[in-house]
Amino acid sequence: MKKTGAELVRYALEQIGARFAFGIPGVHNTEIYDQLAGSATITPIRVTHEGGGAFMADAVSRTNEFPGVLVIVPAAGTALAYAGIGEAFLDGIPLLVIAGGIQSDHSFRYQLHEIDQLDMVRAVTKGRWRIKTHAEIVPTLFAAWQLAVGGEPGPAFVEIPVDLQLFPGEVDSLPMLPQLPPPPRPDAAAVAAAAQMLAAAARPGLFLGWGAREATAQAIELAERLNAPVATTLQGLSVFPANHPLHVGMGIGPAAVPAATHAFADCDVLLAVGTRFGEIATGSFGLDAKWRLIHADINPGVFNANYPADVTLCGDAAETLSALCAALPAHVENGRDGAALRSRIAADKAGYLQEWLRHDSKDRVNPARFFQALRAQLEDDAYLIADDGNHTFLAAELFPVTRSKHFLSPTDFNCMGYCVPAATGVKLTHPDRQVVGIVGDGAFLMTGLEILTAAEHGLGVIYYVFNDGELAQIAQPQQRTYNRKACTVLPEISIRGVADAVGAAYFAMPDTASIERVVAAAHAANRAGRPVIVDVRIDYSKPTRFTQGAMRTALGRMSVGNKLRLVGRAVWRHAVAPKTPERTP
Ligand SMILES: Cc1ncc(C[n+]2csc(CCOP(=O)(O)OP(=O)(O)O)c2C)c(N)n1
Ligand SMILES: [Mg+2]
Repeated sequence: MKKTGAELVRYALEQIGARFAFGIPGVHNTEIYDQLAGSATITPIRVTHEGGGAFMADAVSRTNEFPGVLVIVPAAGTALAYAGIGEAFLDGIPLLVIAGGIQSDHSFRYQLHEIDQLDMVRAVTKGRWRIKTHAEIVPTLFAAWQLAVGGEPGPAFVEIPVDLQLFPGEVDSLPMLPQLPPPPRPDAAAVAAAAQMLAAAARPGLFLGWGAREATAQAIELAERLNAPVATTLQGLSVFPANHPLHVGMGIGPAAVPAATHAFADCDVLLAVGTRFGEIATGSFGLDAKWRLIHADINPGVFNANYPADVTLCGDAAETLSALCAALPAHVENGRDGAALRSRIAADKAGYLQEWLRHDSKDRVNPARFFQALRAQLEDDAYLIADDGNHTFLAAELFPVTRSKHFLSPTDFNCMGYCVPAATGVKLTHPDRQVVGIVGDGAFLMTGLEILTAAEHGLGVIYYVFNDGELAQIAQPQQRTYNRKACTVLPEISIRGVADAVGAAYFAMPDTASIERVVAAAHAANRAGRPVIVDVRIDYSKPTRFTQGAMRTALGRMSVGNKLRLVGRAVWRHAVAPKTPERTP
């Protein structure tokens, strides 16, 4: 039979179960857009910037069973989408990226958008294909999808020359979507060894990352049977419910919240599931590994990279935790006083919250009161999407998340600009759920205009802009080390002006006293399906545990000479050197 390449792309995406495709049309992909516009199951979404499109596709993948898809023009579109592809790559999120390719039916050189884009995306993709014939299109898209969702997920990139899209070519048949292989199970002997180690432990603990996102029920069972506290990484914040009495919060080392630091201080066996012990997850590699480690992950490449493991379990997280539960004795007697553990966790959590509530935010918005009011006015199944900055760690420490995959953050690529488009992508696929973005003013400047896309589609996302006039996560340490903030003080911007420009409702939250009233008004306005921007005059004067702990660890790792140099310069700058005026626009 004869089919155009674009018809084959549409067929493959429909089989894969894609529901949206994000990007911007250009001469190298209009045929695909035209096909998708005629699909009953896929909606193409034109974005304002391919980077926003990539973050939307990433958020679709993070919160759904079907993958996020990009349809972009060669080179230029790929370049602008790169940040989102990179975020998906380092955070282990499946993406199917379809880029147009230059014409392959003539031999002129210096074509529009001509560049080796497969080379360009090599560092941020699991696999790359350049299509040469019509017959390759469907099998290649299926293979790309399988690669993207299999093992540790990630982006797969397929380039399809524009001439193949436009013109019909011969294909034998339309292949059926292959079945995904069953999730890999860990080795039985390793499971037995790990179960024995856990059963014999006096004070076991669980540390869960995003890789455990489908294993919440199993993690709860295991934690309860072991009387073990459960901490999460930043990216994995949602995988264990914050209202469970064994949940301690983010981190396990010096950069962790107090409930976690205390509960893990004397941990003797740590079961880590679905985390690579990366820089953010460990507060700059600050864990004091006094425990013996059982490390479970689907990607064997992460084992022994940063923290040596006594037992490694390679497989799907839910399968692994089920197998561990099955291998444990019916009653684990580790002698731990479960009631005392639970009440210490509750007291530590309450104490930390009180410390924040007591903090005098003066005439600005107290972060703990804000997150408390927000939580109280949101449903359990609301989604919270953070960006990257000081606000991320405030959200992680102060907002309790109770459903897996309902908190998103750009973690290991750590790319600012994620929140606005990602929240839009979540709302597109979960229109009946409340979707809230927490975004710093600096990150808002990067992708804020993408709210236009939310407005166009009647998506009532609420974007809370933490407006402190600075790139705080960088400006605050600059202030401490250099006693000045080079290039991190932001110019005045009218957030109201942005809201007007994109057709969003606008609310100002000037101080702590206004929090509850403004949250209620914003949520009421949003029910009409209109995006809402809330301009939050946030108080950043109190640092998070994460920032303090990670900085202390990073400093502690330096040689004595380097430490003296940095500390000496800071003392000099603060005490002696005349303050250089900041160059603010
Ligand atoms: C694309 C990109 N550029 C720069 C950075 C470095 N960076 C990390 S956090 C941060 C500050 C973000 O400022 P803002 O969005 O205002 O958030 P705040 O820290 O003030 O909450 C910067 C510049 C980054 N992570 N990503
Ligand atoms: Mg800021």
